[in-house]
Amino acid sequence: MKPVYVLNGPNLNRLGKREPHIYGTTTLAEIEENCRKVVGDRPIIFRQTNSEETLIGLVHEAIDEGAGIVINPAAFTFTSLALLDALKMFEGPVIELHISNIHKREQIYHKSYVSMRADAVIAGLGAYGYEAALVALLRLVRD
Ligand code: CA2
Repeated sequence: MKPVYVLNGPNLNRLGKREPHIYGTTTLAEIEENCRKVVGDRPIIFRQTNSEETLIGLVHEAIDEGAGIVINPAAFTFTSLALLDALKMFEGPVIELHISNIHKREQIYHKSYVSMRADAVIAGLGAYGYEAALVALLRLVRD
């Protein structure tokens, strides 16, 4: 069974420690634990990186080995055509995930490049968004 990939971009390793009014108090380690419970027997690769190069490398790995991708690209959402190009090479389902509702925030957070490839976008459900995204992804990879 191919793994699902859960990829996290810059600064998300600091979750739970800063700006709890926007991002909540759940840490990324706790989110990973919850994601592992959701997928059951399906293998899961859960990663966070502050580097655009590494994030793109992980998408390439998913292109070769992954069944589906949940990605919270953080700030690269709004800046990285290279990330968009890499995601376009992936043939399985891609779900873009944001903890906060980016559309409720300042205008700089409104235009997502990644949305031009994503099959679905989840934003504003807090840390639970990861679980919701994985439930949906598992359904998409089974179909
Ligand atoms: O809501 C999300 O998940 C975001 O992708 C988070 C990004 C932000 O640039 C997007 O607009 C929305 C920023 C992540 C910053 O990480 C922090 C982690 C802990 C505390 C504060 C910021």
